[in-house]
Amino acid sequence: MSNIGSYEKRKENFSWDIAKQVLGWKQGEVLNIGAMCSDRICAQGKGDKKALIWQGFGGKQKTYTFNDLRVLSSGYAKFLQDLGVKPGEKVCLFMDKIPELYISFLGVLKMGAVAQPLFSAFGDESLEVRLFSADTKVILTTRKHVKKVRKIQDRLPALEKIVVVEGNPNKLRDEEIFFNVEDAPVEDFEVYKSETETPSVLHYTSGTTGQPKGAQHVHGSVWGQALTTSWVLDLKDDDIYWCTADPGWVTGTSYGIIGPWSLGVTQCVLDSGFTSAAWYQFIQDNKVTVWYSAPTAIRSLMRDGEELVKKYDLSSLRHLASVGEPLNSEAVIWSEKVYGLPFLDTFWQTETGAMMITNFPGMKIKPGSMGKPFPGIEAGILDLKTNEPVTEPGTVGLIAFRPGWPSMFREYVKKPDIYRSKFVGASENAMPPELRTDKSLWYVSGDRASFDKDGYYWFVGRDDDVINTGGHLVGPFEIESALVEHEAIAEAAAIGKPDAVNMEVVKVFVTLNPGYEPSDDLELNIMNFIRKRLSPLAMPQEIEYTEKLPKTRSGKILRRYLKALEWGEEVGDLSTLEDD
Ligand code: 6R9
Repeated sequence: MSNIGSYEKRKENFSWDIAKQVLGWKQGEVLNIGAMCSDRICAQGKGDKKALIWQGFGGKQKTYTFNDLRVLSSGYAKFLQDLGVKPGEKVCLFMDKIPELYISFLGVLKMGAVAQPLFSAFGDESLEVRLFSADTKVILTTRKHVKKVRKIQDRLPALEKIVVVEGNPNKLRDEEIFFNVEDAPVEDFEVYKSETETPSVLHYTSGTTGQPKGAQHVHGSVWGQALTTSWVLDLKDDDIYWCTADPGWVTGTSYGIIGPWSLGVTQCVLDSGFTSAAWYQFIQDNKVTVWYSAPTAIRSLMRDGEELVKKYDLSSLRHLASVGEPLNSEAVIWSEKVYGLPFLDTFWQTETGAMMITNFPGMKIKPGSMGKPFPGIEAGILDLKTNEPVTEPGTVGLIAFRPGWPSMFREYVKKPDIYRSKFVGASENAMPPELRTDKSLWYVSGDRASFDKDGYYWFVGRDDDVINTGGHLVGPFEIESALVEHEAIAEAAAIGKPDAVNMEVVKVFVTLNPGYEPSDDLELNIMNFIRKRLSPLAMPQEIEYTEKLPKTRSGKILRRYLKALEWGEEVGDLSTLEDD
């Protein structure tokens, strides 16, 4: 189903069941995302349609039909079953954006296990924290990345199998299994009969305190993902869609796998480093029609200018959307000027599983605004002091949503108290099922915004210390914990520092242990230490040495103070800052 009318009309007649109509879903069919993205599309007669057009480094290309997705994902499903993986167990996918990643994702879901995609750029420490927290049973990785798994496997008691699915099978260790799915397609696989509440995908996201939290999603999320894909990304049967996100990030699964494929739409993946020229070439070569990207990429494209755009034929493009960070009005105006199309902003989170505040075709666009709550989503702005919903347009408060949308996360793995704390109005002992359905509660996002008199939402900033660098959330705690493991460092604080392209980059303040002096070598050494342990994104772009870090009375580092100084903002009365 395509555009059915105005925002108001859609809101008026809204029911999540419309997603079922959009998918042609009939009562009694198995609700399994893996099968819905492959077997079901083939059953609709689209087996020979292209599902994935993939391009890697050096222009290497591969194409897969929906039938290929079906038999190859079943190949992974059967292999995992034979390996002894049980429904509900976690299978980590740790690879570059190669076809194996997308296809094994469907395979894991088809046999009822939980898919846990992680960025291949993660270093061993980032990987360890997430695998340990999830009790991950099996990791699917590649020859290129297996080394990082080797480093930490002894510290992961739940990890039973390490499977290498791509690369040279030689020189693997005895306990490592090599599996090439191309040699083992499966025609008939009995798909696991998952239901709405069956766990599906596990994504880790960073907070201010503590290690990253695992946000657990369920198969029933597909209604939200499919409907937003249809209405907001406006995907239609003959589109060629490109989502630039890595499936290690929720955008790369909700809208880089589940949304488009559940609708049987062809999508492209480019697995090579970013250059504006390479991106334009990719759009031209594949005649991309719908493009979903992020502000950091858009700013990089802007920096490379309009002349470059003119060298390519981008006339296939008909719709552009963005997520991950504030999309400044300049970027919207620029894209309209050079591509003839504005990027439409969408706001959502790992926890929400699907878009929450959106701009979509047929709606009036206000450049710089995130748009309006998607039909079926009840959003509000909560007063910063009282937590009551504000009524006055322009009042800045916390973005909040009434629980109950289909793709909402169901828990933070092993962290029920933190999960509960995300719901304003929840009683002390409230459990996840009621938190999910109780319409008197508000789920609070951790972001600040206001709405205007027309109901459009305007982003203000995060309400916590999480660093958003290039659309990726990095937890200051993770960086600080890793920094103090460095022999030279006594104490550390990490904050986001303004950056023209990435919005923020990591800056750290450190105090040194006796016997160490600041030097260029030390600086490089600390940067590399973090890059290798955590990821290139978490690597500090600036290190400031200090004698002492500002602290609260209870001894917690006052990141907000450091951040205010860095951003040239009012530091405020320090005595009023809470000991949080
Ligand atoms: C999908 C995703 C969520 C956080 C979110 C907010 C920021 C996302 C935004 C935006 C301004 C937008 N964010 N979309 N900020 N305008 N359109 O990004 O998930 O990685 O969990 O990040 O990203 O701060 O709370 P996730």
